[in-house]
Amino acid sequence: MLATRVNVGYHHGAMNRFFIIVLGSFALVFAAACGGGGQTKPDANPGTSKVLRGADRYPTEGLIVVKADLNGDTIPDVYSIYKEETKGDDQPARRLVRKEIDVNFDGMVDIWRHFNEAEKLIKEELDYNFDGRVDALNFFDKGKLVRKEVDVEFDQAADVFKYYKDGELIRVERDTNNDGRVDFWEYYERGILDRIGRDNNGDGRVDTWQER
Ligand SMILES: [Ca+2]
Ligand SMILES: [Ca+2]
Ligand SMILES: [Ca+2]
Ligand SMILES: [Ca+2]
Repeated sequence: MLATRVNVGYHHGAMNRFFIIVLGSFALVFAAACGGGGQTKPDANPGTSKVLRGADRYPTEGLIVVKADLNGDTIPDVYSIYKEETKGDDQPARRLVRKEIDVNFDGMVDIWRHFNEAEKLIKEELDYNFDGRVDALNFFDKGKLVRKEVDVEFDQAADVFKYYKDGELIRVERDTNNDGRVDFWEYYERGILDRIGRDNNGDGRVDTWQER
């Protein structure tokens, strides 16, 4: 089935830059994941027709879905989901509630971005290995990144937690032995690694500190 191609007036240069940035950050996480022993699942049925999963992870009933095809293969890659609202006697206005992006053009969405009532980004869900399951969450406050949760070996349990203040990394926590409890801490001062804490006996508390 061919999807309708909709021109939403994207500036191609800007959009290309956006995709380069997104793909670049994907590549970094892949490198980190592979270093940690993670494996990327191969496509189960390469070449067979795929189920197109666009705006169907979240309900779109009563919402307006605008589709855009960025690579010209007639399959949408960006879904912008709007809510139509009327305030007072004003004409109804569209408010962006979600953006869904297919980064690798396989017809399946890999990034879900959620926006608040002021159309500010509040949460991002990312599928790094393109298997349809979310592997990382980014949380934002007033448009700034405050926390990242990443499942580096794709077992559906987050193992790396990154905390940010004013957009700067201040702390990293890791569950290195996969028991669901943080056992490794990195503290940063002005963006530079200051000290590392390790839990050696599994009680969730730091036993040894290493100054940098
Ligand atoms: Ca496309
Ligand atoms: Ca995809
Ligand atoms: Ca995934
Ligand atoms: Ca994990």
